[in-house]
Amino acid sequence: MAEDWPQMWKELGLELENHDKLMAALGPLYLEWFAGQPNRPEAMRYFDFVISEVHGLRIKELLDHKGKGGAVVGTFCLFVPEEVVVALDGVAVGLCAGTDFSVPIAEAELPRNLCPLIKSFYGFKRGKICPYFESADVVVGETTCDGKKKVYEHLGKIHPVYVMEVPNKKGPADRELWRAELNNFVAAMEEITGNKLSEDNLAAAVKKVNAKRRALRRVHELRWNDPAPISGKDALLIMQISFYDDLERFTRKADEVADELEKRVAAGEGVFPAGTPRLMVSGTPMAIPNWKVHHVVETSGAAVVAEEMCTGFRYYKNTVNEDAKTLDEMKEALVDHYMDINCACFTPNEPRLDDIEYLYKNSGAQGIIHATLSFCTPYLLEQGSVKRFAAERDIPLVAVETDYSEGDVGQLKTRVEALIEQVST
Ligand code: BJ8
Repeated sequence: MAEDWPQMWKELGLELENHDKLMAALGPLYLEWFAGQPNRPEAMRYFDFVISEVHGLRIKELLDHKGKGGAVVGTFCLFVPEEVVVALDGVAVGLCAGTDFSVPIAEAELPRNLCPLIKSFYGFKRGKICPYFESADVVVGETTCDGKKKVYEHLGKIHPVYVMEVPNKKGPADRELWRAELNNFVAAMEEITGNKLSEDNLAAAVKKVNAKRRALRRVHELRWNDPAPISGKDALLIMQISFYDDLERFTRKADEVADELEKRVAAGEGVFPAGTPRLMVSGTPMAIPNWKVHHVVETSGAAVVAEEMCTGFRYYKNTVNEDAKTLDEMKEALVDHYMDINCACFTPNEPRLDDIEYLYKNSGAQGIIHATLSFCTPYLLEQGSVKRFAAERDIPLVAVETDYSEGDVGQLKTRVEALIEQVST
């Protein structure tokens, strides 16, 4: 270790004993689940390095940024307009929320029958085990689902929190509300960063974030080839890392992966043999280090070739219009972009089915896994419409409800294997 990370963690106020236990559990899991994959693209080495330094070098970069007067803004949702944060010289980081490790710490205060993503992030803060949380000047929450909305009240007692109101519908009045919320967010971020939003800095930020979304789309769509040139697990990992790595460096590295994948496709090279059964996953986001469903699929003889989720298509589907000229036009382009995210927190949310259909048809998937985190009411309720949608089209589908524990892996595997058998006959 080149630097004294434990000293850095101590200065951040982390509970070192718990933090060490977390790192000791994650390291071997990563090696077992990722390093052992056959024929991984060479360019994945960068992402292995990022993971090896996930609580080290990247945290140092964030602290250096703060040392120069920059702000770090923590987020948990696609609705937080990262373009505004970037324009104001802030760094937006998606905070850790994908492990069972921090859940018991949250359950000491929160109800047990609550979404694991929410319990995971709250436990990270309550237990002081996430250096990203401790580096964040502010956490930007949103009024998407009831669980998150109410837990931000708890979080606000132990960390600076700013909450954006996300409408539940997509009519003219809802757009109006979101437009006002965007303006309020700009004002709050200007105060936190001490910088002023301008046409120049916003245009530059939109270009940078768009480039990231395009790079992710390239990587993810190259999986539509058979044989798939990259595993679903690695594609998911790249997606997860996109939420906290340095924006421009990440984009370069993701494009390098895409360049390599294009060569593989041209040479007919893949990570699984041609003809391997292909599945897509749709549902709640998979925050790092939640790799369970993908791991189960890809160790059961199939490949994951698309994700209709926020750690997937919902993030990179659209870019923000770069033709807007005035600041007002640019902000309107942001309103358009964010109101086009098809999250189950909206009613109705029919366009999500169009997204599923688009991905299913184009990715060459032969079946769908609808994966929902336990107690996620919005996505559990939309499961019914997704099932109907699939049944009407004779698309094989299994719906699973899961959490971050290892307890249901056997059951998950049985259901995934049954789906693989169905699509293989
Ligand atoms: S835009 S999907 S990231 S709200 S926390 S809704 S799993 S009960 S994360 Fe989400 Fe934004 Fe929508 Fe995407 Fe369910 Fe859990 Fe709520 Fe969750």
